[in-house]
Amino acid sequence: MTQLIKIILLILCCFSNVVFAEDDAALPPEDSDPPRPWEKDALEDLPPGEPDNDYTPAVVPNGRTAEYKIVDGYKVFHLTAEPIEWEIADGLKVHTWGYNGSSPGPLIEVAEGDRVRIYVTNKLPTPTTVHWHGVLINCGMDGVSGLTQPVIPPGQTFLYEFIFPDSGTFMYHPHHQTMTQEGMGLVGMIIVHKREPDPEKRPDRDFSIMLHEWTIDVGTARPNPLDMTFNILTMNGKVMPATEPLVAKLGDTVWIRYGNLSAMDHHPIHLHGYNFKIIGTDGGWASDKSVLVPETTVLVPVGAVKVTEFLANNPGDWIFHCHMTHHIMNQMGHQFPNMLGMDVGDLDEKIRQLIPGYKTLGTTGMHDMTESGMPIPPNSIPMLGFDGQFGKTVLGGMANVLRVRENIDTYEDPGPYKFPEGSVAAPATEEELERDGIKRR
Ligand SMILES: [Cu+2]
Repeated sequence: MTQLIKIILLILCCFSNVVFAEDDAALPPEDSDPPRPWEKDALEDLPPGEPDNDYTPAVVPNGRTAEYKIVDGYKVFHLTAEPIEWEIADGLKVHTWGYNGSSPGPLIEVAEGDRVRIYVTNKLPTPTTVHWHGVLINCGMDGVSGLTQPVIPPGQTFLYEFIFPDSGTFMYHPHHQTMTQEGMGLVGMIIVHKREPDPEKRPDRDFSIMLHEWTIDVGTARPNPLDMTFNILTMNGKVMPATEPLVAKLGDTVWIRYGNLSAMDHHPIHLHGYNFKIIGTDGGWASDKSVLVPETTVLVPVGAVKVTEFLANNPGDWIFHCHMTHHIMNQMGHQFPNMLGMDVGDLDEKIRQLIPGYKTLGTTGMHDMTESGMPIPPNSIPMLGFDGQFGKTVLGGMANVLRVRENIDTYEDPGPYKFPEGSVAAPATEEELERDGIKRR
């Protein structure tokens, strides 16, 4: 009899613990002062936010948004950390790690006040966790191995359950062996939209871009997180020319949200043709946009998000890129002798007798390397550059193009900009030189 009572008590205890645990995750303690960040949303119990009705979904160039289902008022997501094959550009595939088949992982897109259950399955050969960078949640969901939770062993699935209390832009990444796991590509963006029923008050175009950096030695397929030379600099896991252009209509209000989970480098991203305002970070939003200083370059520090806003009032093909010049090159070698300005005379001809097709490179900069025709190791993209309507360039890496167009019906890539006649820089004519008193040297 005593045994039976013990068993019944044990079952009751287990049951009440489960119920208590669920309540505890959703509700703050009574009389919490100051209120917990998620208290208002926990008490309000909003229905799950709906795309289009509550917010305009963001656009992820070269990427995608995470799928979810709704169960008992919760948005249920499933992330799988796993080995992947990832194409950084045509000619370079890497064997690395990602979430749900990609690096960065899919954008987690929700509305403020949404309750989520995020299942994380670990298919890596090593333990992991997931940290929800910038999201104000209770400490037990913070994803720091050892400090706030045990690791997720290979083969296991953990559940993270919390409320997204504030609209904003955040990120997710492992907080276990972070240097290795982020370096291998386990990174992702989170957008929590404000619930705004009036589409007029939302941005017309809302882009999400994750900045990242890798060391991938020429001819190899495995990123090396231990190395800090970083010869591959990506936007949403791609280098220019593989980055998918951003398209906006003339008159659109455009947001570009940049997150940076590079290992070591802050990236100053410069947009041509526009000035913009930095209206938000992973900490929140500017309370009064009118007092913000207009910028043309936004510095996105490691472990931070910057949200930029501008009015698309200047049609054209506008490049935006990291302004660290080594970050807009693809797989540039760093151990070459400096050949700039060197006159090699008939050296090439002599060496060609020994090595057919030989050409000394680098005497005039890097451009000649794009057209040298010299064989390169398989699976490598040294000097792969952008091929535009006016020619080939060495511009690659952390760069992309914003295409702003008049009279477009869709946001499909409209192709290269058709410049109005006479509006492109061109060789000066004799009449022009004479008109302005310029002497040819
Ligand atoms: Cu950079």
